[in-house]
Amino acid sequence: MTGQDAQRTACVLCECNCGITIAVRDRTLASIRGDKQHPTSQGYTCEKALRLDLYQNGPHRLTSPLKRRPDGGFTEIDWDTAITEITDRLGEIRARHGGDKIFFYGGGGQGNHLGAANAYAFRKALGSRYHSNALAQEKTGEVWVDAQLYGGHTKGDFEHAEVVLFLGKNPWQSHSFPRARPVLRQIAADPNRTMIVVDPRVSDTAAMADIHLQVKPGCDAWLMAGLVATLVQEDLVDTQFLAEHSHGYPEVRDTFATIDIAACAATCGVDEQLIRGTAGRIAAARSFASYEDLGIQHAPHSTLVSYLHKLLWILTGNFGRPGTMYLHSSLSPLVNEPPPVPAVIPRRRRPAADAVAKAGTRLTGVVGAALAAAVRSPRLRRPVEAAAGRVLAALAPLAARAIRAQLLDGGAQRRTPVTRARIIGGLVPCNSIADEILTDHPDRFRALWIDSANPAHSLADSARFREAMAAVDLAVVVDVALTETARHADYVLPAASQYEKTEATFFNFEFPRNVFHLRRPLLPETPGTLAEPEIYARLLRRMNIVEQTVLDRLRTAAHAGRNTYAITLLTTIAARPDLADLAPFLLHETLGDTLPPRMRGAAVLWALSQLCALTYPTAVARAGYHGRGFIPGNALFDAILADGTAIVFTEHLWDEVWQLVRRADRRFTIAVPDLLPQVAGLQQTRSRWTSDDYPLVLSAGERRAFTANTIIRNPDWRRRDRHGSLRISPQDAEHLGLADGDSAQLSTPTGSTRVTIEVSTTMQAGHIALPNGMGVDFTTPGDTTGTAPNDLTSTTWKDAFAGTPWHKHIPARLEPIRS
Ligand SMILES: Nc1nc2c(c(=O)[nH]1)N[C@H]1C(S)=C(S)[C@@H](COP(=O)(O)OP(=O)(O)OC[C@H]3O[C@@H](n4cnc5c(=O)[nH]c(N)nc54)[C@H](O)[C@@H]3O)O[C@H]1N2
Ligand SMILES: Nc1nc2c(c(=O)[nH]1)N[C@H]1C(S)=C(S)[C@@H](COP(=O)(O)OP(=O)(O)OC[C@H]3O[C@@H](n4cnc5c(=O)[nH]c(N)nc54)[C@H](O)[C@@H]3O)O[C@H]1N2
Ligand code: SF4
Ligand SMILES: [Mo]
Repeated sequence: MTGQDAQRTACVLCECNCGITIAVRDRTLASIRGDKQHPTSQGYTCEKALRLDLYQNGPHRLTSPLKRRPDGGFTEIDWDTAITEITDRLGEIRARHGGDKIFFYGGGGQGNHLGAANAYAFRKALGSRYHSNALAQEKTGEVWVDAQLYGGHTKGDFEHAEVVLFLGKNPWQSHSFPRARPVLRQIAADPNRTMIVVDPRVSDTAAMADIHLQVKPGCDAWLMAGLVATLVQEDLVDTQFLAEHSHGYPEVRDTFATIDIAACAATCGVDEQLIRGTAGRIAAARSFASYEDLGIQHAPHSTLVSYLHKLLWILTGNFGRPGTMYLHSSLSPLVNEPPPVPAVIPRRRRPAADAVAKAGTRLTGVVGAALAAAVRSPRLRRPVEAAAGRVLAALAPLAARAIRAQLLDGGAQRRTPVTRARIIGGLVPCNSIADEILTDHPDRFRALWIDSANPAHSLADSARFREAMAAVDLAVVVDVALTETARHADYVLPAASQYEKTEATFFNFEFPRNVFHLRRPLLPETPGTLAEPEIYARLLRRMNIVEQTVLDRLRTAAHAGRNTYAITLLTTIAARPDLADLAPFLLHETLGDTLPPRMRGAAVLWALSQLCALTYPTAVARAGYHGRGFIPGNALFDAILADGTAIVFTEHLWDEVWQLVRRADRRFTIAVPDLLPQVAGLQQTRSRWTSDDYPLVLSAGERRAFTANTIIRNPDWRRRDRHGSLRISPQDAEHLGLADGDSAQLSTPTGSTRVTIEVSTTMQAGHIALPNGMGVDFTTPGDTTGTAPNDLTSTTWKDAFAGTPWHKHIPARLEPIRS
């Protein structure tokens, strides 16, 4: 295979989305290589990407909509029947119980997000109000802490940092930043740089580290409190940074001044001198960057640990310089958050433009952006301002409420209807979903819509989630495969794969240059499948929600040119504010008409490009998209469409990072009243959940060399560790009389299953680990390989604050199977 017929795309197995080139031969992804022109991955891939054909092709692929029969089996039906029956049944549920009883889950995974735009319009058309996705079982605690501190998402510049910290994070296997392995190797090889890893086991990354803090599982709160207390008590704090850039240090100082570091050390199992020395190393560093992930986010006290983690880099002044932490621009925020205050809008117009931009993000992320962009163009200002005024009048009270909720408490005032769980970033906590259904409460969810996710496998307590699916009046799943979730649905809608449609993710967290990658379809859709934007468009068309005259007018305008289109869209929505929520659908149906065939799903990116150009005008201009009014947004959109690889959409200067702090005075708010008392009370806080019955701590879901959630179902993909063995320390193995390759019965209060043992010196006594992504079948239902981790977990073990699960901390018992 020559390189000439290779096409540019990206790997979809983890959120890094490394650029790759693929040569397609007879619908096979025949030859896969790293794309050297990709601006962030620069040719890098890991070994997992090379056999992506096992995702694209195989007996797992669905080729027809399916409808459940009363006997539990499925009947193939055609698309028109599926669309008609589903909209009718949703209409009945809405009429009887209200649209807010229709719950949406998913919409993204590791590689596909564009469908979520039309799904949003569909949700709104139904009157649905609650949704969630995998972020609400890992990142919402961190999202809440971020909202308290500075109101945005932070990441680290690991490539240039002198000292790096990985907290419950194993980037050698799980990546999460570009070119993770070469960057880790460079740090490890440089005697002047220091890698610190906090992990109970000797992970691949811990094995490379200069300092490994081998914490007891679940005891990170004490370790992190000890580190922060050392900074405070040994005068290692960057007081000048805090004075210039933050509020609230006195409260923080007073809390940590009384923390007993020796007692913290005893609880977390890390030597006190090592804690003090590590804090000293961080404080002495010219630059420091850190990453927290599932090791703490799936463990007890996770929201508190996120806070302590962030204090570590804030108190040492490691923000906003090369090699430190940063906030970043985004083409579209992943969770509901107000955009940063657009700095360059003339002061006189700032409040109005601000309110529109914020309301726009809140409502659609689309309309407000275009309006506010238009307000900045002298030529368009008058007519658009008149139209915008009417929209504003309708949006202002809503926007004000949204902004207040977001800024004051990260939106956490919203609660779920039945269990009153905190909704963070707009997402219902995953561990609460089944509880919101399995009840006779009148406000329980009555329908489940699931897209690009496998929650009957990925959420805590799979059996309970299956029960919830059975309890709702209607469950619909959109997927490429008949997954563990799909087989419990009433209808299954087969999606075109991520290489058969135009797609993108919004996991772009780089600074100072941020990138966006729109992938193009590499091969025609598998017959019988549809791309998600088209699926949602068909549902919305059937609901007959927008008059043909409106669509015709917009379509004509789209063919006349982008500016004409912009004005027509704005005036249409000004006259009909009820259409604002449907903007993604309008764009798909009308602007989509002017795009290359099979790129229609990208239409919504025009509005996001406009929003981006408005929000970060200087950085977008520096990236090469300048001009007035709609011009830079149009140019950015064209560039996204034109290039097969990722493009740089913002180029910031490091100083500008402060403009991304979502506070009027651009200062961090570091005293968090909900969490400081928890720090002060740590010595009285429970640190052990094991018992005589369940004496071991099970981490259910470790990232290994060949795991990728449940995206690849074919077990032949895994070259090693095919069955996903249970790793156990030599001490525990000896005590239980277990050896490599033995079978054992693993039990937790939720479930019991047979596992294969791997004795590993990487594990500490008392801690055992299973990989993620196992326990899925491939050709025959029930013929699974390995253990499904959530047969063993519980929805009740969760963070008290954010409701995120303790997948890494499950009390468990292991018994040899003698045969
Ligand atoms: N190969 C591979 N890569 C992936 C994925 C995949 O499925 N496979 N999935 C992607 C996704 S969705 C995510 S969210 C990321 C997750 O990426 P990571 O968070 O890095 O993945 P894990 O291996 O689940 O957990 C990291 C570490 O936490 C440690 N740990 C367990 N208990 C504790 C504890 O109590 N305290 C501390 N400090 N550490 C603990 C584990 O030993 C493990 O080494 O990976 C992404 N990348
Ligand atoms: N016990 C335990 N549970 C965990 C974890 C753990 O460590 N331990 N990790 C958690 C984490 S961090 C995450 S992110 C979640 C991940 O769990 P989920 O969010 O449920 O995601 P995936 O397993 O990645 O499932 C992705 C689904 O998308 C489907 N898919 C692939 N391509 C397409 C497409 O183009 N269109 C459509 N419609 N569908 C497609 C796949 O077939 C698959 O069913 O799991 C969580 N669950
Ligand atoms: S699995 Fe992740 S790190 Fe590996 S090639 Fe794919 S996107 Fe890159
Ligand atoms: Mo994840």
